[in-house]
Amino acid sequence: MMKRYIFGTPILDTESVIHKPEPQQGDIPYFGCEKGETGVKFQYTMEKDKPVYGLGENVRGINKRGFRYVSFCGNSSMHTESLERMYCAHNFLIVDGETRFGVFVDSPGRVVFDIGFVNPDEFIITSELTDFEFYIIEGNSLREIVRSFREIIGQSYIPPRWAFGYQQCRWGYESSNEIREVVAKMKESGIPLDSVGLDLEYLDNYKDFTINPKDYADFADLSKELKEQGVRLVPIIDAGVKIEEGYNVYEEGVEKGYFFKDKDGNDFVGAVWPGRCHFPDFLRPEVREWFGNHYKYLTDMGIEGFWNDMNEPTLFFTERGLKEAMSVVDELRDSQLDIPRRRRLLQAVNGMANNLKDYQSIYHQIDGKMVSHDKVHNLYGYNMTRSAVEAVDKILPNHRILMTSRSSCVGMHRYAGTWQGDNYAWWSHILFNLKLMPSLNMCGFLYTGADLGGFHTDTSEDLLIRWLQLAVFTPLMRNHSAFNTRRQEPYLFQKKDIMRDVIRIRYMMIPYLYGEFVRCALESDMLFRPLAFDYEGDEVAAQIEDQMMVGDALMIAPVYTQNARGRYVYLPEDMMMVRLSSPEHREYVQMEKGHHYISAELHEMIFFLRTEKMIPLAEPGLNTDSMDFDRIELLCNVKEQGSCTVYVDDGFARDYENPAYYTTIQTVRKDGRLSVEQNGKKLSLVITDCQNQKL
Ligand code: MIG
Repeated sequence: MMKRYIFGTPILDTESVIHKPEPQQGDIPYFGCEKGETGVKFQYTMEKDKPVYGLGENVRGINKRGFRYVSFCGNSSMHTESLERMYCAHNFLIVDGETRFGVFVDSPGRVVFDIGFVNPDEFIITSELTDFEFYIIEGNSLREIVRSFREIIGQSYIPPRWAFGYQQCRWGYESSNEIREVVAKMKESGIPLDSVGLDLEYLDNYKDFTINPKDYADFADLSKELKEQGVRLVPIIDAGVKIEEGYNVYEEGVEKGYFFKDKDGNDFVGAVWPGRCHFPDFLRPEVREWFGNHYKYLTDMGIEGFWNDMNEPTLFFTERGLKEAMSVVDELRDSQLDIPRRRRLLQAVNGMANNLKDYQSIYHQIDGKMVSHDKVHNLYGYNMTRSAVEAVDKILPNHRILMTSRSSCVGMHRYAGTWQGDNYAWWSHILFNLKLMPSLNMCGFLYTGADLGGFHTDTSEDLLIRWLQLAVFTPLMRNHSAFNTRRQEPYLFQKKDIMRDVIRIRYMMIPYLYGEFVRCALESDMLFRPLAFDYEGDEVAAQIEDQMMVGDALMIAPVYTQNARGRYVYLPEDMMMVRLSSPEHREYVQMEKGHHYISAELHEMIFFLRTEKMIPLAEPGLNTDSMDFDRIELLCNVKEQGSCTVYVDDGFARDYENPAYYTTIQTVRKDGRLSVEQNGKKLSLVITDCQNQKL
């Protein structure tokens, strides 16, 4: 079922896979394989029209066929279809067809996946490194292949329950008083809120593990005060460490030799937000321990969540690039800037950032050897985040924390979630957000979501509302935007009541989402599944990329088109449509398998409950701390009988399998009425029988 092949002698164990089967000898099944000077090439002829799924965070659709994708963690601030790569390297795919198998390229270097791009039927994988591991995963269904893969890469990160609450963030909250104001206005408007993200402003001149002494001087008080109101602060941490005499992190790192080096063995210099920086060599365990322990500075002030940014790592410029660009500038200064010269100028300046030449000139110390960064590039963000989690888990042993990272590769899913980077206030990015969910889930990244409302460019009210309606279901539900855009806190809009009700719907759904999340993590399942994964053999379902199964009981079909007042939906089986404009205003319509046009005004959202399924709901509060998760409304679409499991822990516990957290509920229809039996932890239950609701 699972075959592992080792090519050459890998530089290191990526620790993407932690339960490794014995390696195989001999030829790889399915693929032709060619070893060359510039890497190893695998070739497979795909069956006509059959889909290929996977690649985690990358561009385009759920079915990846028809394009070329690259795994080399990048930082492009414009997510277009042509991009080829994003911030992550998630090298797992499933090739579907009569012959069906999964493939995972366990390489820390650059890998290219040409999936019917150059030649429509050819699937060609090129690994730039000749030393790496390669897996073939077989199974009877798409879901089984995913499960087998997930079992070898280990259990997905589970955040605390409060991380399922709504998060407000913005690059540009200038002071602690501005944070207080945001929290107060959310409360005044009755909009639930569990956390506020802190971007670069809280730092003293962009230095990690410092506090802006002027505008955030009362940081510790702020943190305490807000937590008493059920709101947690989530500060950002960047990968680059500012070069500055007297700055403890810089001085320790230099003294201990913990930063990655240039070819001469000097600490490598690259610029990010603070200007010139050094970068921790996160591939070394002692460096991870050292950097991770610095998070204590913030946990000591009550912080329980972080987001790790710029860890591809992003390099704005290096001395080399700067010199080169400046010399081009000098050379062209007085010239007639005709098109070729203008192009050279722009290339020299724009090419300063994230330049391959620079990545090739960085050296890591691995088992006493110097290894150039480009060969292990994809492991950097992963190990930065691992550094944080390993340390914080020791500092706060009884606490799950919120941790997300922008860059990652497979393996980091055990430590943290991801946010999907710098998107735009574009309708197409709502759909892209949806499409990323199942691909990321395949690779173990369950806790993920996009910047709601769009990071770049001005959002609009209707776009934010529709995006929030999708995000009711994404585990990470965070509104975030860049400093130079229109503010997008929900209370600023005319239709803030709609936004409030959408967010309240999310809070109502938390028992279902959180319970299903924990189940999917423990059972190596996907929370978000394309219809093809549940309705194999249904040719229509196989084509659909804008509807999704969420957990065991639901299908979602978000509206993501400007001015739309509804949408077409395909039902792969009979389902109950739930149309709601608030937790209290719901409508249930029994619908048959097939195609339907379903109206959904801006203030309405829809989801579908499968037949013989039930979902647990809670009464929404202003934050998760203040909610009673032992009081459950069970929304039942049961004709004869159904069963479900409700998971209720304290929101922090790590003993997920403890029976004390589980209630199994059986419902049976007798004489038209539902009878209910609970086993396990006793919950106070209210039954909503949507089969018997009068419209
Ligand atoms: O170069 O910290 O993706 O969420 O607001 C931009 C500023 C750096 C990128 C992150 C974004 C964050 C921003 N950061």
